[in-house]
Amino acid sequence: GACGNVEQSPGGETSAPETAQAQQLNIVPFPQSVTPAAGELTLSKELTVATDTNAPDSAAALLALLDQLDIQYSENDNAVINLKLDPSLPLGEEGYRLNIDQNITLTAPTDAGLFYGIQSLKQLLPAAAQAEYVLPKVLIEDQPQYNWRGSMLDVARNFIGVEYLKQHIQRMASFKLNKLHLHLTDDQGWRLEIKSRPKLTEVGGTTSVSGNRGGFYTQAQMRELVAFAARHQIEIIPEIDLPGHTQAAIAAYNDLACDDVVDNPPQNQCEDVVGPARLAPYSGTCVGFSALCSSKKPDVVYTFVEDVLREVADIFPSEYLHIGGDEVLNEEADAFPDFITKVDQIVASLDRKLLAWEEASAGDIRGNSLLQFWNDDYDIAPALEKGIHLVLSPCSYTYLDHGNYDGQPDTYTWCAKQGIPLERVYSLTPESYQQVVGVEAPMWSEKVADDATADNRNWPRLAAIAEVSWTKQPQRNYEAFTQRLSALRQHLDKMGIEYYRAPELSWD
Ligand code: TNX
Repeated sequence: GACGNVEQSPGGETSAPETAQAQQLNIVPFPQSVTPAAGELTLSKELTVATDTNAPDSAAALLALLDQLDIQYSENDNAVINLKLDPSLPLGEEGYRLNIDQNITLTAPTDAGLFYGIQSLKQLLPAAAQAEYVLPKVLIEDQPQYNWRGSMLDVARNFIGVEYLKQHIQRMASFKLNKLHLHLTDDQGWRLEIKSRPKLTEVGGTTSVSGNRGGFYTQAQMRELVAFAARHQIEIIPEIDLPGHTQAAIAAYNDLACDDVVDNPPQNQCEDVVGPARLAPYSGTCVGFSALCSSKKPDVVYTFVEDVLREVADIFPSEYLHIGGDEVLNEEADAFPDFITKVDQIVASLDRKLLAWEEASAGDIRGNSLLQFWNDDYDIAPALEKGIHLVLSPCSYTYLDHGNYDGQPDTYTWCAKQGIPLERVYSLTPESYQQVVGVEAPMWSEKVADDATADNRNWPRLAAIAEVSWTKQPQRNYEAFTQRLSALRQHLDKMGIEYYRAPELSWD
């Protein structure tokens, strides 16, 4: 049939699944190995569970799932559903083994692995309560191909509230995505409270593109969000975009700009930011006009950067700090490489590794840095020679501010004239790049002014990003993916996702 995902048995002949259900396991991203067995397991609405006290996040996820399905449970050692840490399983940091037989045995080396096993189990069950639940007997052994499976939200151009971020984290987790990159600052807004520089949010927190949603997060809100995300096995990667994309900071602290900035000749690209506008809040959509004046005011600028990044590092425990580094197209362009080199040293002094957009390869950055590759034709080879690894965000596959279809209103087309349909996202082959840690899909928000639009741009395309970054190539098949994802519609509805109804998913 159309389901090409069931593994061949070692003998070479196709293993014969007993039921249609066993053949079509509607799991996204598809697991590495699926071995169907004969028969089914029926779960009643009252059962026993055994969780592992050393794995609290997966235990919480299981109990939430049972609650959602109206299943009563009691703890028992020899239970119907067993979760157990087993450090000896060779499944990496995020893998799991889910055996559905006379009962359900889920084992994994880590809490994260068990958590992902629960996500798979959840997709095998209906989204809403029923009288009983019938599962196919199957052995699933699974682990991701890449450990960077990311979504980026641009909360700077248009603010996105904490409630949406929490929903987004839950939705990401259900598709085993594990990095949430927050683009916290840009020309049109500064969204993170910085206690040593209060005007950043007093001034920069109020603005946005076209006067749409403004706002900012307090440090307390972000600390809580970091903990919430961690319970969903998601790391939040904060980005402070430097030295360009900084008009919101410059409008708050004019001293960060070069003293002669208002006298500089008009930027031929950004006619709406000339003269006094170069020190004022900005709500247009031009890029590349702003920069901190590191060439002439190193003391002011590096003290600012250090103060900001120290507070950021204190809030976000992530291994990497994203320092932006994209699109400095103004008079500070010559100072850019040296700026990046110095900021990497600041990041090192905070005991963190550097992550930046690909242009930061111009600086002398440490070999353990990551670069986010976004222009399909950027010459990244010199960075690779230094040992640097890549987060893949090639714009013609992953830029979710581009349309779901050709001509979709309120979308960009600069990187892909016909938009980026689901199939195009799915066709990204990370295996064809070198030194890759994974994939991330940015949703820039110049044209995304509300939650419903954010949902429409992110979903279902983030499900394709999840499968491209989790599932190995021989297991990936677009036709099978669309069938599995189609079948998960109620699960997306249950999460309240206002997804784009991609025609190939028959969700009309
Ligand atoms: C390029 S990609 C940008 C963003 C814009 C985006 C719009 C990158 C590093 N910079 O500033 O929002 O295009 O698609």
